[in-house]
Amino acid sequence: MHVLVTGGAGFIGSNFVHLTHATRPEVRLTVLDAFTYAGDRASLLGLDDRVDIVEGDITDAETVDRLVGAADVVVHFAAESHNDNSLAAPAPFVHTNLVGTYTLLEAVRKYDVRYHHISTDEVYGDLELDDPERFSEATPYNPSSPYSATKAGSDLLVRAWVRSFGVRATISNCSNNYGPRQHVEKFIPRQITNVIDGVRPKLYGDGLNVRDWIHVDDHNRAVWTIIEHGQIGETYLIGADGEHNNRQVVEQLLVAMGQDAKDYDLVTDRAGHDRRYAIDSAKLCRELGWQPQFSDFTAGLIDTIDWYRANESWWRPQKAAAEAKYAGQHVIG
Ligand code: NAD
Ligand code: TDX
Repeated sequence: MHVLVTGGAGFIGSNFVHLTHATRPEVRLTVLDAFTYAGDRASLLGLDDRVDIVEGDITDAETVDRLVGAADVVVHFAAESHNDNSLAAPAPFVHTNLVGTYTLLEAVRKYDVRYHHISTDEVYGDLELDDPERFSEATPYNPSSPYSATKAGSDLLVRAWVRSFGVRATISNCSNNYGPRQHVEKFIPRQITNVIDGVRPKLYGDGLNVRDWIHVDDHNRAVWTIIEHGQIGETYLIGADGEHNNRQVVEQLLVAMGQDAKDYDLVTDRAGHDRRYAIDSAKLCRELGWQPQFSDFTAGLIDTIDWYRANESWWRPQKAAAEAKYAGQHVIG
């Protein structure tokens, strides 16, 4: 099987490539990645000739046509992925997330290639802290940020290409991922690397916003489950019952790193900041038999801290630029 992985040099995509390479010797992988600020060749070290790496843009129809035509399956991870960046400069989000997805859909339609679309729970908007409901496949779309709006739009393009053109596609909407190789702009790596640097973690607003954390390997195992057993045209929500508010996460992290649990600051809130995400993944578990393997968030967080401590050469080149970007945005941290 030959799998084309877009965005394979980013956080979740590179973990998908490593997991697949390590566990599925019969699979050949081609990574298509534009190597934006978020893509890193260092995330793809230690692989053999079962993995090809192509530097290119998913909005470049010629490149996409050539690579999709040679693939059996396309797994589409590539995106502009960070909410704060989308508030400061939405244009690349519209281009990559919407035009890029459209370009891939036209190619998979032409060659009748199986397509799996990676998306986010943020398309559903947010929940109140005390809402007894969680997001399910039936929840109406209600995105809040330019990022989540472009992801929602890309999901709707996929559904239209399935219905109108018979494209063989599935969609997954996953909750917040954590694990190795996540860019230091994101919450958990930003705070781990701040603590390593002796800088106090920064929590937006009152720090009580809730995210539903899942280990990146559990996400990627679910993606394989859907590729192999999912029903064409269906959407599956991926989550691991990992709800924690931002204060709880940072307090655990501080204690695990030998600091006082209260050694953090509350800073200006993110515009439009979603209050709470929570995923009900019953359909994926019941229909396809998937179960997360990382049930202990604290243990996963400690592993992640260890990874950043051991791999400073990976994240150090990103750190100053990421913090300079924050300093120049209205979300001052
Ligand atoms: P990331 O920002 O770490 O990686 C994105 C990758 O896409 C980078 O390697 C980048 O170079 C590449 N890329 C960006 N624009 C491109 C373009 N025009 N052409 C080709 N490559 C391009 O993102 P991530 O956190 O790994 O997210 C991957 C996917 O998973 C995204 O679709 C995101 O919406 C989705 N998702 C992420 C999370 C999360 O918690 N991080 C949760 C749910 C869903
Ligand atoms: O410095 C910070 N302080 C802080 O309090 C940062 C960077 C974030 N936060 C808060 C905002 C959120 O409530 O932490 C939470 C997580 O923030 P992010 O890591 O930016 O993630 P989020 O906005 O929830 O989106 C993530 O999950 C869904 C990914 O970036 C998306 O790509 C994915 O779709």
